[in-house]
This record gives sequence, structure tokens and C-alpha cells, in this order.
Amino acid sequence: KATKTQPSPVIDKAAFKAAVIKHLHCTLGTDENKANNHAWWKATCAAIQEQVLEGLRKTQKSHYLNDTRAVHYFSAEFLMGRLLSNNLQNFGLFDVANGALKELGVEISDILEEEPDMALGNGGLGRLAACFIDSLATMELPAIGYGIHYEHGLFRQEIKSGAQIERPDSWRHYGNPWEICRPESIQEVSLYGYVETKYGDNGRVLKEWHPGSIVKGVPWDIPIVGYEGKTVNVLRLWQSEASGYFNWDVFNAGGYVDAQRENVSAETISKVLYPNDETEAGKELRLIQQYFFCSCSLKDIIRRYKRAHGDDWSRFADQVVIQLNDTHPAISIPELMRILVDRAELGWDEAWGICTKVFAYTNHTLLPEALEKWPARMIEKILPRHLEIIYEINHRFMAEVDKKWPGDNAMKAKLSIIEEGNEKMVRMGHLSVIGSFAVNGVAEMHSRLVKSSLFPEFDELYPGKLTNVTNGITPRRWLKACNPGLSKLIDKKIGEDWPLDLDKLQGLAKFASNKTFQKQFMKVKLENKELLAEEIRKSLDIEVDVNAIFDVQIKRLHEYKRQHLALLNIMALYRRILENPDYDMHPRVFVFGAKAAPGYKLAKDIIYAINKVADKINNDPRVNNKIKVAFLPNYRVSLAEKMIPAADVSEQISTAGKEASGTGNMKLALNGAVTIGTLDGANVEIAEEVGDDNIFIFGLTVEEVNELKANGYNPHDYYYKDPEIKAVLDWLETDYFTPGKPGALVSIKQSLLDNGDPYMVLADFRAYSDAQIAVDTAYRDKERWAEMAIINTAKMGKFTSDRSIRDYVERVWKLSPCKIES
Ligand code: 26Q
Repeated sequence: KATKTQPSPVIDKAAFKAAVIKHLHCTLGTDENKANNHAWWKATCAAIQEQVLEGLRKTQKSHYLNDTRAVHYFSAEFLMGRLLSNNLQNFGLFDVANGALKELGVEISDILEEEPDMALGNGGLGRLAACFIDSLATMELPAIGYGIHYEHGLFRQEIKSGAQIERPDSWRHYGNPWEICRPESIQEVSLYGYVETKYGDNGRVLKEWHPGSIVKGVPWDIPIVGYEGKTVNVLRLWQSEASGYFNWDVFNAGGYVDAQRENVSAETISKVLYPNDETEAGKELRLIQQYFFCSCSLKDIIRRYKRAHGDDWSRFADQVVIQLNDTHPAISIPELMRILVDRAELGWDEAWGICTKVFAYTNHTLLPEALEKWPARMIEKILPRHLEIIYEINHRFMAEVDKKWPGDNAMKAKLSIIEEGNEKMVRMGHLSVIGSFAVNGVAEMHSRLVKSSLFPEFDELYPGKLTNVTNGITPRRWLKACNPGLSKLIDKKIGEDWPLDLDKLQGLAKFASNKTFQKQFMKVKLENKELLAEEIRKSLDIEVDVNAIFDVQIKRLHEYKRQHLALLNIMALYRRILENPDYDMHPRVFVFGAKAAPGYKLAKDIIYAINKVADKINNDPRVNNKIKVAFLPNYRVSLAEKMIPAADVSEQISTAGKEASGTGNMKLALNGAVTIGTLDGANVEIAEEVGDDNIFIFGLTVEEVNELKANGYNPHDYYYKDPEIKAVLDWLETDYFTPGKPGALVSIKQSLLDNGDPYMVLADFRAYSDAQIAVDTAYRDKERWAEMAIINTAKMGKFTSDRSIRDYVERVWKLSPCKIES
């Protein structure tokens, strides 16, 4: 393990101040008198970037000289958030910069707010990639992140009259101080066209792809600074550009002009991130995006490999491991086969041997609608040679299946990469399992379900290939940087080495029942709640009581995550108060943050309903401030950093079996929030760590969900049996929350009754509502609650992303750290 000290600053306050002023003058062409916060922010970034680039150069040199094996993390999304505070922390320069800026009359908190989030991801999967590259750099592991340089990240959410409006996100509009363009490493990517079959000497069949168009991939590097600043790895993001080069061969292909008309323009490819978290869109541009960044990245890797090893492919799999973040980069598998077979002219078996030692695949979902499938016809049009290769992979795989299950055609149909039917589809999950040497789920329970229900036959066919790596989060961002109050308290109590060895937090457990420490811990929580209260006031003009329970649900909006279950409970509480003004409850503030996919009607209706119910409750004097509801718009990494430290209660209430892992659950518990949740995803492991007394588990288990489904779940039973459920659902049909617009919220009731309540909201309602009463009771015992909160922080050691990376390194990647020579 790394040394256990705070990073020691590489430069002092005077030097930092001088660097900021130099950049104000020489980089930004302004001066101390004219500079606004934006200019100060940029100058500060430039000052720290000097250190970053120094570290980057040393790292790249060390990796090159040591000819290190490296992991290449392929991900369509990297949800980085802001980088300034992180980079300062990791160089141990936060206090230095704070002091320097103070002397210049600038508040560091103000300039940190100037940085736009790098929101190049939808949610959990993208943020996981960001936490992983932080841990990789911190643990001094040779690693590169590869992805797409989207011009527009995830849309900015505005709320107009309660409804979500999407606005473009232009994160680079005024320049990004971190990224470095590398025109010397531009790659070309082929698309469309046709395949010519030729016969070489010795009768070998040669395939030549004559592309219809070629686009350029321009790499932008974002340096990734490890804690203590020793290793600086890179995140390489590809931007598409027109190449000006056109393959005229294509005119030999019939029907070309027709096909050409539908072609996307080169610049469009990296224009915008698809916002469809957890649903398969099947859009041509999305497939082109995936192929574009995979092809650029593979060529980049091969160029680097050849520089050291020439044309000797025998060591490729020793030097290169590629982790596929879900199936989004799965087209890499046939692309590497194409390069090896068609370009390097390796035999199929040799090429396949290399491929299946290079790729590993992480599955993030069991939801059928999220499993990627592409029409074979679409692949054929865009990547004609790749479709042939996929068929060849499948042909050989079918022979394997026949060996294991002779004559079993049903089994072949089930396992085939190709789904037959009206329209032939390519199953990217099957391709990924077959083309990888390791496949992992993201939490114990999820991985068990991957084995038992998603890919049981693959588990039989390839024993040991399917495994688990429980997700994690970087404690540098999600405690040290976002919660300075708690971090300093922890430093004082148990020392400063926990950011690199999160199990050290265990040391807090023995103070959990210590009254003085409880007071200190809850004082920090209160201060964080005051900051969030201020944010809520500024953003929504809602006054909240900081002595209320801050109950936080932050995640993408999806039926399976069941924000509407929380909403029904809020309505039930409201109704109880209206029926009994003395209804006994501790004041509570329900805080939400969630974006809905723009085309996901019901998800948007739920956002609208939360806002409409909020309007009514927040302004109803009969509620007497016992309940407030605050939906904070535009949930994103930088907002999460303000919400998480202020949370008392963490809502993790997905239908059991649907949330692969969850990572927000870990961030909230780490910051001393107590979870109310189902036995789903990583909640199960959080419960194991904190113990049953320090978490509120409720609701159906996976087994019970399946049993209820099998026996014919009927939500109407709950509607008629439970008068409160009936009253609350009927309420949605009136115009009580939407004056003059009766029925505006009815789609939620319809989905829960007429549409069969696919996520069993009604089945879990009573258990949830009772668990919330238990939370209320527990909170009123101040000492007991403080103890629970402290235990939650103390027991989160397992969920550092350093542990996840350690698991990947040992079980999958087989990497060694590389010391950086100074
Ligand atoms: C698919 C097709 C077209 C366009 C977009 C997409 C798409 C994009 C993003 C599909 C899925 C995603 C993201 C999925 C995701 O974030 N999954 C979450 O991954 C986390 C990290 O493992 C888990 O903790 C969550 O449980 C899981 O939901």
C-alpha cells in the first residue's frame, strides 16, 4: 500500500501566487484589477496545470522506459465533474492555493464554482469510470481511459412550471483549461462501403473493406492526477472531424448514392451524448459513435505497442488489457479481429487467441430493455466487414455449443450472438461474453444474478469466466474534497491516512457512542445542512429547517428506482397531517435530484408530479413546516457534492433485483447518511458492513419479487385492501395538486394499476411507509442517531474504488504498479 501521509505541497504560497498572476497576465491577457472570477479560475487552473503536465511527462516516460503492461478502460462515458478542487487536493495544494488567492482578494469557493462540470456521462456507469481512473492513478497503475470527446455532455435540466426542459450543455464553450489536443496522434476511421473478397497465394481468402467514407479522430488528453500527485495518467477522448479524404472506390458498389444520402456527417459523430440511460435506442449514430471511439482507441494502442515491439504480435496480450465498460464498446472485439486477420494477416485462431486474452467485460444491468442489440442490417451497412466477422465468431461458437449440448438447437438459438426473428439482431452481451476472458457484475447480488439468470449457460460453458467486482467510489472526491468539515474531524480523530486506506475509518467506530464525538460529528452535519439549505433557498426560494431530517434521493429518474414510491409516501404523510393536525412526526425535508431521459414520458411525469406535490405541500400552512419537498434542478456531480454531505437519510428503494449496484448509496453512507433501502445491489453489502441496526431495510426480496410475479401480481389487491394507497392514488386523479388541470398526474396511477405496476411499488408501499416511521422514531433519539451515522461512515472502507481496482488487478488485469522517476 502507498505511504500514508497527506500529499506534501510541491510549491509554496508565494510561488503559487506568482504562477497565478503570471497566467493572469501571460495566458489570459488581463490583470488583477480587471480579472473576474472566471479569469481567476482559469489562471488558477493554469497554475496547477504546470504541475500536472510535469507529472504527466514523468509518468509517460516511466511507463515507456519500463514497457509496462497497462489497462485500457474503454467507456462511452466519463462523468468527471469538476477537476480544479480535485487536482489541488491531490497535489496537496488546496490550502496553499486558498491562502494565495486570499492574499489576492479572491475567495477560492467562488472560483471553484466557475468551473463547468464535465458531464460526459449519464449516471452511475459514467461516474464509476471517473472514480476508477482516479484510483488507477492514485495506485500508480499504468492505465488509459478511452472515450468520446462529446461537444455537448448530458443536457442541462431546467424546470418550467414543474416540468423538465432540456437545454444543451456546452461545457467547453469558454475553453477547457485541462485538455490538451494531440494532432500528432490523429487516427482515421472507416465507415460504410463494401467488402471485396480476394484470393492470395496459397489459396488464402483475403477480405478487403473498401470504405464509403473516412473520418478523422482527434485525441484530446485530460491528465488524471493521482492522490499525492505522483502518477498522472490520461483520459484520451476522441473528437470526430471530416477527413477531406474520400474513397472513390465506393462508386463501384451498387446503390451507393442512395446509402450515402443517409450518412451522418463526420462532425456529428462526437456532437452529443445520448441521454438514454438504461434503454437501448438502436440509433445508427449511436453505433457509429461506439465504433468511432473503439477504432481510434485500438489503433492508438496498436501504434504504441508497435513502437516497442514492431510486428511481433506474440506479446500483445501481455502488454494490453482492455476493459469494456458495458457492451457500449463491444464492437472493439470484431474490430481487433479485423485488424489482426485482414491487416496483420494473422490466422483466425491466432487472432482469436489474442483477442480473448485482451478483452474483459463489465455488465451493469439485467434489465432486458437495456441489453444492447443492433439490427444486423444496420451493422452491415455501417461496418460490412465487421458483420462478416461477427458471423464467423458465431459460427465457431455454435460448434462449441454443439460439442457441449449435441443437437440441442434450442440451446443454439438461445446462446447465439444472432437473435433470429422478423429482423436479425446482434446481441452485444453475448458477443462480449464470448470475446472476453473475464466477465464481471458490479455487486455480489448482481453478479450472482448474472450467473443464475442472465448468462447461466455461459457460466456452464466457461467455468470461472463470470465473476464479481463490487463497485466503489473515490473517497478523495466523495469525502475529502466534498466534505472538508467531516474530513478535518476524521483527520483529528484517527489521522490523515484514510483517503488511501479507507478501512482506517473503522477507527471511528469506537467513538460512535462517545457523546463528545457525537456532538462534533452532528455539528459538522448541521453545518453541511445549513449550506444545502442556502442552496435550496437560492435555487428554489424554499425555506427549510436545518433541524428537520434531510432525506435525499439522488439518481437518474427511472421507474425501477421508484422515486414515485417516495412520492406516494410523501402524499400519505401529507394526508395524515391534514386528517390529524397533531400527527406526530419529526419535520422532514425531502430533497430530490434526478434527470429523466427526454423521451421517457412516465419519468418526466414523475418529475412533474414531485414538483406539483411540492408546490402544494410547501405552501400549505396546515402542514406547519413538518414536510418540505425540494426538487433541485439539474442534478449533476457538482450538485451531488453539495447534497451528499448534508444528507441524514439516503433513499435506495429500487425493486429488488433491478439496481445492479448503485454507487450513490455508498457516497451517502460514507458521509454519515443512514440508508432506507431494499435488499438490492450493493445495499446488501452496505447492510452487511454496517449491521442490521444501522440501516433500514424493507420490502420484498428478489425471491419474493419473483414469487409474487409467478403467482400473478395484481396491484389492484393492494389498492382495494389498503385505504391509504387507494386514497393517495385517487388523489392523483383530482386537480388538487394541479389546480384547473384534473388528470394531469393520472399517468402515474395508470402505470401502477392499469399497467400492472411493473416495479411493484404498491406491493412495497406499506413496508416502506412503516420503515419511514421507524426512521422518524430513530432520528428523535439524537444520540442513537448520531451513533448510527458515525457507524455508517466508519464501516464504508470496503467501498473505496481503490478496493474495486485492487480486485480488478488481482482477478482480471494482473497489473503491477509503476514507480514514477522524478
Ligand atoms: C444505451 C443505448 C443508447 C444510448 C444510451 C445507452 C445507455 C447509456 C448509459 C445505457 C446505459 C447507460 C448507463 C447505465 C448505468 O449507469 N448503469 C448503472 O451502472 C452503475 C455502475 O455500475 C450501477 O451502480 C447502477 O446500478 C447501474 O444502473
